Amino acid sequence: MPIVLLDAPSNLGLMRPASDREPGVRFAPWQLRRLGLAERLGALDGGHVEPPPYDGLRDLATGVLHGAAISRYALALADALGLPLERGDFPLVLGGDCSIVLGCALALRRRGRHGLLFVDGHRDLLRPEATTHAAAAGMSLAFATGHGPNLSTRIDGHLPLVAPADVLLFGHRDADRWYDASLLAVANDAMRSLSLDAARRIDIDRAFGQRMAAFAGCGIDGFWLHFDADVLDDRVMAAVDARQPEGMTADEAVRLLRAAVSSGRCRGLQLSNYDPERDPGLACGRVLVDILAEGLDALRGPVAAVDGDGAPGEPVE
Ligand SMILES: [Mn+2]
Repeated sequence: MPIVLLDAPSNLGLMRPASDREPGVRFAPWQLRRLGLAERLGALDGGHVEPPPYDGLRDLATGVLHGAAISRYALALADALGLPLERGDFPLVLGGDCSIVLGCALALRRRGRHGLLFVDGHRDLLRPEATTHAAAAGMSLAFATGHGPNLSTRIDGHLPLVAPADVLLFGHRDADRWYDASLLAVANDAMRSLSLDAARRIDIDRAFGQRMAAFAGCGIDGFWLHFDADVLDDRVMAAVDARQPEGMTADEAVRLLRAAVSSGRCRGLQLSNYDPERDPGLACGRVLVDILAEGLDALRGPVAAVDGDGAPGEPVE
């Protein structure tokens, strides 16, 4: 299955890091490609979807920073994902901030019932009226599951883009107090959810594997994998907007990607929130390239695998 890189350098969902600057996540696709991501993955080039300009203004209709522009961008990104998805390729969308999940979810929503594996240090279930910054990145899962202003949730006539029951939240280590009680109830009751702590109390691979199997078999046609760089441990991934202590190791992330891909249901992946401007030595960028290259290695191919008996195996599709 060919991997196709598609650049989605939208920073519209984050607030300014300083009054005279835009969020640096817009440089992530360029930096990851410079670090050899395409070569490491054997990936094809799927091009670039240019976001609307960053004006730093809160949209009156939605109360969300760049609210209308983010919905417009979701349409453009979903359109651009049409060709690789129809061809059966595996799109790897390089964000950008987490609000790009709306375009990815829309692309799959147009093609049937799809789930969302939401791997993120945060649950991204904020409400615009409950924050002062009104930045959509922290609301991305709320919007994708139909919670929020109409313009942000009903995109191209689809509401919700993903049913809450078709979401598997994994790896979060954020505090309940950030979220509205009603949205927490959606996360706790309607969504499948496994926090990093809960997974580690059992055994992270076994706990995730069980949830993954139940999720992949719940009646969905496939799922999108949302991977926020901030799910990773702060000691290896400081180049993100909303840092938190601790997090997943690079090895755990590789095993997670492998488990998701080997389910046979993962239709594509988005990497969000890597900010090269917070990564002066590029160590964080290199970690991400390594994780993606190792985690998606089963998609590379065809390669002549060798099984335990030393006999040639089947090419990996
Ligand atoms: Mn996020």
